[in-house]
Amino acid sequence: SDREDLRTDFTTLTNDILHAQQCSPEATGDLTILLSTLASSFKWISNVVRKAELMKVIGVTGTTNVQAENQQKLDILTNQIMCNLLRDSGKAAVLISEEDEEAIIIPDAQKGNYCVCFDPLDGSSNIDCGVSIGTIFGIYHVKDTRAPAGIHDVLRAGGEMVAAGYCLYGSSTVLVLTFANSKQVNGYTLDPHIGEFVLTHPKVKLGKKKIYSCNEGNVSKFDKPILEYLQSVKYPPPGHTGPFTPYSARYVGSMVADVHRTLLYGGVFLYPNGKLRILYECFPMALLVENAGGKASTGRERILDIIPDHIHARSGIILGNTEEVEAVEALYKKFD
Ligand code: AHM
Ligand code: MG
Repeated sequence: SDREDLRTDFTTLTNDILHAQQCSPEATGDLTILLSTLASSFKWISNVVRKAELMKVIGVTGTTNVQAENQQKLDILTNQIMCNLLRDSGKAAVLISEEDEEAIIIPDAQKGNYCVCFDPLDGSSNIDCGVSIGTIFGIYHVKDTRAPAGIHDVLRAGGEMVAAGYCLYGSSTVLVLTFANSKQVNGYTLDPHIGEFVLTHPKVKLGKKKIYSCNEGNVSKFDKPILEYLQSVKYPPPGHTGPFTPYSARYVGSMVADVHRTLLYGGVFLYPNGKLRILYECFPMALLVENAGGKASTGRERILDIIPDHIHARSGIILGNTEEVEAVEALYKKFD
């Protein structure tokens, strides 16, 4: 039928992860359940994010519980949603959240084989003004299923993750997911009426637009190579004749939104001076960008090769189109 409302040939996230499970003979179904649990938590968070402003004014009909919860800050509430659902899934062993100083080690009765590192609501400076925010996550399999789980299961190179992604709460809610071994990035848009994430961005490859994205207010703290790179995207090289088109500047200040735009449109995102956290900000985004055909680097080394020495360790990050990231790396070599 050419009537859009009668189409039934769409793919959902549920279809896709069940299919991935069927295609890998050694799969136990545990990762499928873990990912469904994450998808449920994103639906819940999306709903809370979209109602947050209204709840302050008109309240919410029904339970007093929601009212009480609303008095909490959104990042604390969303952290509780994720921790509770992941613990109860029975598939998690270790949870690392930006909101919790210590790792959460799941007790034996509910212990599974996966470790989830997440930032429940990233882009905190944008929460109160209605600008896009998101959830970021990276997943490891425990090193040894018979041994007690601990932070040693996540203090590993990002290249050892099994899957990673983010959920963007923007003009629509979009979940972008990649499996380490698939070299494929897929994006699913939440249809709030049917409550499903529907495949809308199959096999994402980085766009080719010339965009640079960084908090330029921090230039006084940037390394020389970054300064020279920023100069090169705005001004023609010395001696250049003929036309020169400077790059466009775009910076939301929510990593999820800035990376999402970089994936779809292309360009480069830079947060050079080590604010962003490795486990639940840099690693997941690095895996997504690599699997979409780009690169993610500190300027001196591949992000996914870092071995964090602390669960909240930070790194500088430059990610996006390969030629842009390599241009920055070349400048680091020149100045080192
Ligand atoms: P948060 O975890 O406190 O929200 O901080 C992380 C955010 C990222 O989403 C974003 O890329 C960066 O911080 C923006 O920082 P700045 O406001 O310094 O530009
Ligand atoms: Mg964050």
